[in-house]
Amino acid sequence: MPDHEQPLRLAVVGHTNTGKTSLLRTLTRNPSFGQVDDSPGTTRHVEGARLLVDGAAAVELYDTPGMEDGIALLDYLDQLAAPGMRVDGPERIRRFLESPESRRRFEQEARVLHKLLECDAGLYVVDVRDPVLGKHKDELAILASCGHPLLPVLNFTRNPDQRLASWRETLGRLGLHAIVEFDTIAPALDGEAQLYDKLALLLDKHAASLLALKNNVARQREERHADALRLIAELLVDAAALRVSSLPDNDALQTATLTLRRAIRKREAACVAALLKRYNFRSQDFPAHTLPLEGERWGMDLFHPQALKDVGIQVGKGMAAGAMAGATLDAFTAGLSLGTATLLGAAAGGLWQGADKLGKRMLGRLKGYQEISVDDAVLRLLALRQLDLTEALEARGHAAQKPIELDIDAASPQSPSKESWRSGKLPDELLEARSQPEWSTLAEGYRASPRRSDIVLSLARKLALGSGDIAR
Ligand SMILES: Nc1nc2c(ncn2[C@@H]2O[C@H](COP(=O)(O)OP(=O)(O)OP(=O)(O)O)[C@@H](O)[C@H]2O)c(=O)[nH]1
Ligand SMILES: [Mg+2]
Repeated sequence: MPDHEQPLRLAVVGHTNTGKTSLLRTLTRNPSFGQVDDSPGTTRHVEGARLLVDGAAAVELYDTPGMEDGIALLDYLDQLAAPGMRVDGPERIRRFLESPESRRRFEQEARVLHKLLECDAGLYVVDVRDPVLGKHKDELAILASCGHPLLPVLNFTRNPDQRLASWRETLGRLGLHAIVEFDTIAPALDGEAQLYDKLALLLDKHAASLLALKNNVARQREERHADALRLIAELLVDAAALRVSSLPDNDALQTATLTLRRAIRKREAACVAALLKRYNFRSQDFPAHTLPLEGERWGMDLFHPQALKDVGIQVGKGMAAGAMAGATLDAFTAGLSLGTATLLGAAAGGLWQGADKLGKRMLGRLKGYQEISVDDAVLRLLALRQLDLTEALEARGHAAQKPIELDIDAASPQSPSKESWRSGKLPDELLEARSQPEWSTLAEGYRASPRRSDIVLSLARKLALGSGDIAR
């Protein structure tokens, strides 16, 4: 956008309670913009927000109060018209704005019209569940007389009771043929692109900056998606690599299992929080993850064998039930323990070079410690849940008020990628992470390494939604 160019100014107008403020929330990805409520007359004043491209404002959006009484206002405008004098639409509105009633009975409407006159165009938000009534036609006639392009934005389009056809017909009769469907709670993935394309047709002077905005929205979407997959890959590597050591008796293993579970749950919660933040949602948008996960609500418990089965994950024979559920005796420890006796014999025989050389972990093994790590099934569930959450966040408008609920039971249809996480071979990246305890940021001995970063990136690629076999 050239420096001298002013941002495009859009007034968001319409009947009261149609979702104007909601539209601003969704377009700005800001769930705290303004006030949204089920009752009409929520927005009382004009409030603005900006859409930026490369740090500069491309569009200024203005939320306005709802129009309530279009019929009475049109009557009043007719009264104001001096007999025998012809004035055009914008002039008529200007005269109204100078009249005393614009500060009294029609104060709300005056704020709307004042803003629309100042702006380049208006987005006329329609609740398509409403029958088309006289009040709508009159308010539209008044708004259209401001002399600026109006783009109708049809909201609540996902609702079964919608009256799309009659709204399209009414709008067409008023000369409004460019129309966009945009559900502010669950917008189509290309909803914003459609909106900016249609606006560019109506406002060719601003076509270049609208195109820049559209491309920017698409780029941001891709970047968010890539970041989300990286966050999930980080979680999986942290979980796969984590080992907790324990003495090989039952009580100690049980305590170690609790430690492991707690660490993994906390790590999953951190991933959820990071995803919510990356998509500009708040923790109350997904309250399930802040509740205690143990005990009765085993539907959300990562380590409950039933929770895994419900999602359709096969719980292998190796997965211990009961006290050690979700934890698995580390294969590396088990393999080494065969040689433990020999090594101990060597140490006693004076061949032992000291603990440092073999490291503390090895010393632990020599003393008969064992190590546990999370079961494969738990890694699968972690991946599936976070992929599902990402999908839900991508489909959610920032006006949505209902909390997110994940639907990942065995019966729900899944993308090939998710199906593969459920039952395919685990990716090699995770098998490698299992043998690198220092790759877990949860471990005391965590060390960043280029190999770990590569593994995270290639795992993130395998997580890409919609792609197939993860074991490739
Ligand atoms: N299901 C669904 N509900 C929506 C949608 N858009 C808005 N709502 C709800 O509709 C109600 C009104 O939304 P607002 O955004 O406050 O409407 P408004 O036009 O700004 O209302 P006023 O400021 O009072 O004129 C709220 O309860 C929203 O949550 C939508 O696309 N789908
Ligand atoms: Mg409002």
